[in-house]
Amino acid sequence: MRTQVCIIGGGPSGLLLSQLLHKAGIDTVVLERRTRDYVLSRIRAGVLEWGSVELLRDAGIGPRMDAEGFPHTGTYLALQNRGFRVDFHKTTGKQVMVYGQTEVTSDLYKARDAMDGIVIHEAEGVTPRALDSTAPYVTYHKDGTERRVDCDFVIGCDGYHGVSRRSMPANVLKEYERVYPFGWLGILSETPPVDHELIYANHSRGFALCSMRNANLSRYYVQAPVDDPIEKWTDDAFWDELKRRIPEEAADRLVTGPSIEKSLAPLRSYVAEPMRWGRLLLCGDAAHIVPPTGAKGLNLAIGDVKYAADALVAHFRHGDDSGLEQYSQKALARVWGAIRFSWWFTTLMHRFPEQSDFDQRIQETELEQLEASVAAQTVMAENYVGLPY
Ligand code: FAS
Ligand code: PHB
Repeated sequence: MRTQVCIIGGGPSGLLLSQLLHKAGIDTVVLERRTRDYVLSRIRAGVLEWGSVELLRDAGIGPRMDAEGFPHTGTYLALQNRGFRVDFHKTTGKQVMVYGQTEVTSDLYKARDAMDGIVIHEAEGVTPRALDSTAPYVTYHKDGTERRVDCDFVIGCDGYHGVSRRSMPANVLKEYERVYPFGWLGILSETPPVDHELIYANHSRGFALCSMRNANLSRYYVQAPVDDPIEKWTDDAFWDELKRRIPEEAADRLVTGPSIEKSLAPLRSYVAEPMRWGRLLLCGDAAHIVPPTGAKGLNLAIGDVKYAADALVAHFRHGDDSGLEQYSQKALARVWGAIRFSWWFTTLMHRFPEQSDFDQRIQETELEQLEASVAAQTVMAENYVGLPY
C-alpha cells in the first residue's frame, strides 16, 4: 500500500490528524494496535480548551460537541472547607468546553467513516522504517500476514507506550521527567454533578476534583497512593473520602451512586525532545505527558496536530518545508508552557508524602493570594483556557 502520510495510533491525535489532512486532500492511513471498541472504551479527559473546540469544528465534528458539551466560564478552587471562583471569561474573555475525550474520539471515528478514511485496527508489530530517508515506510502484521505502507511521512500518534518515539536514535532523543508520588483514583457515576462547574480541592488529606460529563454523568477523582489495590477503594470508601476533602456545603449536596467505571492513574510530567526526526513527527502523548490537574493532555495533543497538519499541508501543496523545519521548536514551546502550568497546579493542590504542616499552610496561603489577586487569577486562567497557538 502507498499513502502520503502514515499515522501510527488511532486515538484522538491520530484520528484528528487524519481527518484534517484528508479534508485538505492529503492521503493518510492510520494503523491502530487495538480494536475500535477498545479505543472507545477508554475514559480520559474531560475539558477542551477553546482553541481545541475551534479546531474540532474545523475538522467537521462540531455539531454534537456544540449540542451536548458544556461551556464553562470559570472553576472553583477549594481549601479549608470553603471555596472561591476563578472567572476565566472576566479575566481572559475566553472559556472552556466540558466534553469527554471518549465523545471526541467517537465523533472523530464517525467523521472518518463518513469520508471513507482508512483506519486499520488490530495492526500488530507496527514498525516505522527508513525514517532518515526520503522514502520511509511502515511494516505491520494483520491476520498473520506482514503488510507494508510506503509513505512520505510517518506521524507517531501512538501515545506514551507507543513505538514511534522509541524509533528515534537514543543519541538524538533527550527526555525530561518528573514522576509524582501519588495517583488519581477516578470514578464515573450516573448521578447529577455536585455543581455546574468543576471543583478542585486542596485538603491536608489529599487532592479531590469534582467534574462531569453531562447532567446525569459525573466524574470524580481523589488523590490516592499509586500502588493502592483498586479493590481497597469500594464505592463507599471513595464517596466517604471525597466528602471529607471537598467543602461541607458541597459534600452535603453530593449525590452518590454506584461507580460505572473506576481506575487509578499514575501522574508524571514527561517531555521527549525533539518532536521530529527525519520524516518522523511525534504528536500528543507519544512526545509528552502531563499530570491531568491542568486538563492539558488532550489539549496539547490537539495543538501538536494543528502544527503538524499546517506543516504537512504547506509541504504537499506549496513545497514549503518551513513548517516542518519549525515543527518541533513551535510544538515544544507550547508543550513546555503546559508542562509548567500542570506542574504548578499539581504542586499547589496535592499533598506530598513528606509534606509538613508548614508546607500545607504555604499551599493554603498561595491559594488565598490567588483568591485576592485578579492578576494572579488572570495568569492561571490564561493557562487553563489554553495558551495561544
Ligand atoms: P492516546 O494514548 O490516547 O492514543 C494512542 C493510540 O495509539 C492508542 O489508541 C493506542 O492503542 C495506539 N498505539 C499505541 N502503541 C501502538 C503501536 N505500537 N501500534 C499502533 N497503535 C499503537 N488528559 C486530560 O486532559 N485530562 C484527563 O483527565 C486525562 N486523564 C487521563 C487518564 C489516563 C488513564 C490516561 C492514560 C491519560 C489521561 N489523559 C488526560 C491524557 C489523555 O487524555 C491523553 O492526553 C490523550 O489520550 C492523548 O491522545 P493521543 O496522543 O492520541 O494518545
Ligand atoms: C475530567 O473531567 O476528567 C477532568 C477535568 C479536569 C481535569 C482533569 C480531568 O483537570
